[in-house]
Amino acid sequence: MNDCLLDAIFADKHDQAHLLDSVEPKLFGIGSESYVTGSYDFYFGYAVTRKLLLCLDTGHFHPTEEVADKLSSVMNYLDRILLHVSRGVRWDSDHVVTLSDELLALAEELVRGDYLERTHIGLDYFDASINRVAAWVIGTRNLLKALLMALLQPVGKLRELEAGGDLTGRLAMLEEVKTLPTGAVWDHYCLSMRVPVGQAWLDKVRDYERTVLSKRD
Ligand SMILES: [Mn+2]
Repeated sequence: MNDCLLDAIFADKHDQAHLLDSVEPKLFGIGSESYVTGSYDFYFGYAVTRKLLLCLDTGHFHPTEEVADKLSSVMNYLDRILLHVSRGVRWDSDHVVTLSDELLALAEELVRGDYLERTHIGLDYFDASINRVAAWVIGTRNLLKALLMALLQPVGKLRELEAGGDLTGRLAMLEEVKTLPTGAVWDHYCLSMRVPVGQAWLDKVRDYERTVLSKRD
């Protein structure tokens, strides 16, 4: 690819200790929106050839296409990736992250593939129908919960069962882990981080809303 304007944009090199450049694709179809800068196919190739980070936005794909499914492939060709974790709503994106099967699958892939050290995670939502601070807290806590749930799973044992061909045992264990007492570990984690346990954080947000936000124009 010659004379690409993107190359001019990325011509200035920055210290990677302070800035990591990434490119973020979006579902593309001719006429899909007034303007889609780059498709997944385009930016994947661009990121690999220019040694940039590929940013995968969980709200930028077809509703049946999940970012979790892509990690084990793209990580073969990219040193690092950026995830923009948001919640897609049909063709819209950037809603507050909920603790969904999709989010858990993403966390599980990061843990099981040992990709955490090579992954940067960004959260950003602009759902204007709810309190902004609460949106931030809910989404952030949900991502942390998903990572905790994935980290608590007996990955080594699952791998052992799979390598030994015991797929029955693997399925049995995968189902058992779904009802392990993750909540108690989460509460302990919040306590150890000196942040509110359970929904106690909401009182603080409401207080902030009442004493600070309400005074703004
Ligand atoms: Mn994004």
